[in-house]
Amino acid sequence: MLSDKQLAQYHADGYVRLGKVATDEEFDALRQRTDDITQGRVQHDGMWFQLDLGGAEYKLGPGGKFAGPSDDYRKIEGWERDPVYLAYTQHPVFQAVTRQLIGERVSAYRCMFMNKPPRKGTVLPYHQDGGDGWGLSSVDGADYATIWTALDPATKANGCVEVVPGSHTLGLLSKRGHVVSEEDKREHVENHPSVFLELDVGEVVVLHNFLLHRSGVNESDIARRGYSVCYMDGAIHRTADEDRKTFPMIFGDDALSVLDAEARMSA
Ligand SMILES: O=C(O)CCC(=O)C(=O)O
Repeated sequence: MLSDKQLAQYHADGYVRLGKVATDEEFDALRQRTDDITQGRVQHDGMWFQLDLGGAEYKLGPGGKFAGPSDDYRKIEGWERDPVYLAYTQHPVFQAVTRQLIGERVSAYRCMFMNKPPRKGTVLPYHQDGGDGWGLSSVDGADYATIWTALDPATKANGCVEVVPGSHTLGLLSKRGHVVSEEDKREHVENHPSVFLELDVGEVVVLHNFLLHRSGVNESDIARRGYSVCYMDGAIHRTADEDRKTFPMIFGDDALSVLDAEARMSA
């Protein structure tokens, strides 16, 4: 769990480094499974794939089903369906941290892979995670936390995440779009020192959802893959759903089970 010092940093800066939480063996299995999924050797119903279009313009392709073996997926969601990834998502360290920051019953808004392929990678402009686009029953930001793990070394050259420390205290700047407006950028980004979250393979960082963050294109020959889970209070539901559907449960009595996920794979 977070020490008092780490907790103070999270509250002051909106992010805190956790270091590595998985053993080398666990991490190799995670990277192997990443390749198995991007290359189509392992498939799970309901995962969502989006190919990278590349470029310094924020232009995204359509998302949908698996589109064939590729190292060029930009974003893939639904990793909680995979037993290796679910086990990592339910790591005891993440349980302790989310218990501190959120509570006992914790769901995941999304379990997501984000990639900047070598010499490609679409720019992701400054944004906050939340707002009407997320369509959630709670938007106060206190009951969310994103945990981001580097699957490759994340560096300034290959498009690591860049943040404006302390910007989470601004709250949600716009309830509408999640990309920060030009006006807010002038006021809250320009002339505010940013930090590039360079991470070694396996290193983990916890981000407050309202922290202003972005990532650039990949100007190197090394892929920049990351695994990002937005943990939140298990009671949060989609506002659009009449039946108040909640999200996949990660921690708590009704949490997803790795054994069930394994059984589904061998069925
Ligand atoms: O991985 C990235 O480049 C951005 C990730 C992000 O915005 C997130 O995890 O919320």
